[in-house]
Amino acid sequence: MTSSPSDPSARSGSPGVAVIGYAFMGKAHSHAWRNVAALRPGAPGVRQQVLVGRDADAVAAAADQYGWAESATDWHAVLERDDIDIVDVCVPGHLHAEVAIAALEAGKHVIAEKPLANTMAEAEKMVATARAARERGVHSMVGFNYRRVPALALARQHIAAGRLGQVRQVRVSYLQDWLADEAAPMTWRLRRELAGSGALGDLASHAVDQVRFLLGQEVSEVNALTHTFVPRRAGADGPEDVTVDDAAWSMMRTDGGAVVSLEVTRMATARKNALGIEIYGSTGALRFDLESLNHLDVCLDGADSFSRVLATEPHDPYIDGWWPPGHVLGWDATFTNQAADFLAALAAGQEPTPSFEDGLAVQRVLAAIEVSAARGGSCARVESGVEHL
Ligand code: SOE
Repeated sequence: MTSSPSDPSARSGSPGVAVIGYAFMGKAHSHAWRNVAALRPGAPGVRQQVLVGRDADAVAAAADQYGWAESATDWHAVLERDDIDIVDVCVPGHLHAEVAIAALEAGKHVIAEKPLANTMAEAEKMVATARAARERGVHSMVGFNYRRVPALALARQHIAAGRLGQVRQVRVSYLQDWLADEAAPMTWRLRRELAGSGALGDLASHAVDQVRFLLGQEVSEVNALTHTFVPRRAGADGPEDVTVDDAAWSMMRTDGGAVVSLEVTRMATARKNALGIEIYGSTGALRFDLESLNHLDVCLDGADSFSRVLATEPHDPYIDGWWPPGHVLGWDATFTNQAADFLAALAAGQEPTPSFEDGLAVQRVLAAIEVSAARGGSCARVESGVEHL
């Protein structure tokens, strides 16, 4: 059954939101919906209508804590409600396709957390559904929230303006250590049937999206390696096999002639949430570290070394609506900015970015990395095109 979008202006004017999932991402997205109207000039408020989860008592407590009007345990029933205009998918990856496709077909606008899906087949079906829904004015976005870091949006402006010249080399890493202790127990993120992959889908998805976002180029071929350092971990009923990668490495070429080195891991003792990006062009360079997300190191305009910029000026991307210069933003602000951009696109009747097609493009690079790794690191080409979907 496919429906046209429920029209929020037919009611109070504020779109009604449902978030499916109430763990880490459900909490981060709830925080964003609760604050978006205060932190983006002109952003419509939303009706924080319903938080959905399997455990009735736990999701009711979370709904109360996160500011939701109600909680529910049946996401299918939520899709039938005409007071819900937006469905925000914050569940583990194996459920992304089922929930997002059903929501789009029910006429709900959708945000899906990254990575778009656990498999290429799921991602392609999500894109096909999103393209059909778009024809009915129903829009979707994949939640690569780091596009909404002011310093990274500023980096993209510098590159697009040609201030680095020809981008030659990119070094992107995403280093965490929450699995470095081999006594850390099993979690859904370590089971392929639930997570799709390990650090690859969880962290390399962000890294690859940043390469596409910052350079405006596509990754065309990869040479890669993946590794699982701790193959078994304590589960609820005894030791279990870890069926995903702990870390991944890739050398990648882009269709714009750049060469990228990518490294992601959840085993890098002492590194907490270190998305690091270095971009070297013929006339300039940029450097960023998510653990200092308000700063951007720039070497531009003939300089021969980096200087540190605090990207919190009124003219910097996303700062309007937040705080005066120097009153730095936190990691959570990326989700608030993401929600604001999503609402602004809906209000303008435009497709939000990054689209499900962007999510599929990332998925294709991850798939090529897995193919190359399975071949001992030999080169794997990255698929392209969506017309056939
Ligand atoms: C865990 O690795 C995680 O929560 C990722 O899933 C998020 O996408 C990242 O932003 C922070 O770390």
